[in-house]
Amino acid sequence: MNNDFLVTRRRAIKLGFGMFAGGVGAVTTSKTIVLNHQIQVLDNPNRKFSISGNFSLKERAAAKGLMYGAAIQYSQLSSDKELANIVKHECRVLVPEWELKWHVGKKPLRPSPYNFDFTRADWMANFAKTHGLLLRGHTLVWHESLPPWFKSTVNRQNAKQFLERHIKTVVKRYAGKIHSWDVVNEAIDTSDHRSDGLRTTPWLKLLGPNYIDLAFRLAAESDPQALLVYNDFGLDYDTPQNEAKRTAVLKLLERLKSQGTPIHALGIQAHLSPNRNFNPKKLRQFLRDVASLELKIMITEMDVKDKKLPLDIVVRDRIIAGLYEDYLAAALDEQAVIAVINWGLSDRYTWLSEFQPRRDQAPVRPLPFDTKMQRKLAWNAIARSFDQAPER
Ligand code: 9MR
Repeated sequence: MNNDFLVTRRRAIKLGFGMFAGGVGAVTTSKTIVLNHQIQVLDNPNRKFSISGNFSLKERAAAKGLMYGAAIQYSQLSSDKELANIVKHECRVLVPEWELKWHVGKKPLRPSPYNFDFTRADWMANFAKTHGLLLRGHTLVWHESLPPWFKSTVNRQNAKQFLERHIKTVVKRYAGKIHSWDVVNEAIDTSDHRSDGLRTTPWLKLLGPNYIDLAFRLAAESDPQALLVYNDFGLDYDTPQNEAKRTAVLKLLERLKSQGTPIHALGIQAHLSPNRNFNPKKLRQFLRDVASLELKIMITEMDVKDKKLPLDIVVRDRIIAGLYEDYLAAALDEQAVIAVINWGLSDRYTWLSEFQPRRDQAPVRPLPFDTKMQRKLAWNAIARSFDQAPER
């Protein structure tokens, strides 16, 4: 409880917590509402998010040697002109949110054990090429979004063959057209209590811990130019869980580097929550440690959850923007950070609407553009972070 502030009911109501609208971050008693310390600090009405100049995010990022981009789904990009326009205007990098995973949605990449359906992935690659965007591949090896046929088809005898065929086929197809690949995604889970910190995934069970090295080697062989990335979440906060995860990820990266695995960068997802304890020093130190392994760093899936924030949009948006700016100020201080990617671009389309809806059912607001495709304070916060970042 030492992280929490007690505030009066009047202040709480001013913040937009109705009797029933209080998020999980607020605990209601008869006289007081307990607000999380982080939220209290971020909710500063005097904080200014002013920007100068009329530049897009990609231009501001590029001025510092950085790349800005977003993850978008085919169905959204191909049907929504307003979205396509802001993607073209603001982004240097495009990440297909679904289309390069093994199986998501109705037209998956791997409809059967023997087939690939590149229709949607090709469309995304073509969009990127046509509009001068760099393409990022997400993701070759993950324990989620595996096809329904996977469990009954892939076994210890043929797993290596399946992994090899998948990586070679997909990576070769986009070789020379792709900036970077998330080769392995989310392979660490310290709550699985293995001494190497590895998550007990189907790939680990089928191939043992060396599946990670194997995947990187296959990717490097198939596209020697692409930047090969290990991507993970839960690395951002000053909590025992995040600390353990940072340590385990660092150990994995050290292991991979020392055995000569062709890995080039760490992807930090940065799905942020304003109610968690953020300590810029801890993040900076972690980024330094990663950089000292001669790895680049990409912020790969940034958004800010507002599930536990007050209902009032003015308050919510400034808390979200505050966290964007605080986090990016710390991250961009590290010269090894080369890119900032949002997981979505507009609140019109975000995984959080489905995965982390608000209790009061108000639409969530985690991204730099609102549902009307207007820039929000979060946009200003990202722009300011780029403007203030040291050049690299
Ligand atoms: O945003 C993605 C959502 O639409 C998909 O249903 C889900 C499963 O494929 O994946 C989400 O994206 C995840 C990403 O691939 C890896 N990091 C966490 C992201 C949010 O869950």
